[in-house]
Amino acid sequence: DEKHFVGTVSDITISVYEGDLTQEKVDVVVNAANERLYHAGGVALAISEAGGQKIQKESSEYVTKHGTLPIGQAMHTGAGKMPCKYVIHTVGPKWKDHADKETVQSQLYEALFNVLHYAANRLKARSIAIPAISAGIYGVPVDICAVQLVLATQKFVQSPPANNTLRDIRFVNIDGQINSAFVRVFSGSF
Ligand code: AR6
Repeated sequence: DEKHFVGTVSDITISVYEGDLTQEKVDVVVNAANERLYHAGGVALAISEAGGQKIQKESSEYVTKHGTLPIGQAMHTGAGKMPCKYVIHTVGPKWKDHADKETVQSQLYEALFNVLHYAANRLKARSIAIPAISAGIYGVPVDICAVQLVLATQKFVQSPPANNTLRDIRFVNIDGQINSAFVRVFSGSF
């Protein structure tokens, strides 16, 4: 099965491939966080360990000052020792928390949509690397996850913000099976 996807829509490249997010040389790496920004498992732990203490420290300071980060919203910290410049933390929905699966889907869509606008508007980022938000510990089936990330990306590239800086949107999955599912869904969408 196919391991790589690249597509371009109006000067913005969208790519999907297998890799470790913490090694990406991009302006922004996205973290699939929890509402308390307590990075103890999954990609959050990998980012926290790769970046060093700075990431958890800034995250905890944010929660002390502003409270928890609601599902679908975004904030950022520095990236510490990682090669990227910033980490945007967002919170995806938990599959089990909602009998109404449309809520899960719209929250996941909103999370990525807000992340992309945050990266462009607040951080003036050119490149961003994104994990399969909610498709790990939070249990959202990978195809449902990929479809919502596609829809949010399509919406962003079709109507980007004024003076958009984002040119390079990457979906980087450490898990081969997740990556294959992403490649399949993205291939039919761009
Ligand atoms: N690079 C790329 N993808 C990765 C990496 C990596 N280094 N490590 C894991 N993944 P998860 P969630 C993939 O569980 O479902 C944390 O404890 C992984 O294979 O990290 O949103 C948070 O603090 C999966 O496909 O995020 C929250 O409590 C994807 O990243 C909770 O997990 C997302 O899996 C959030 O759960």
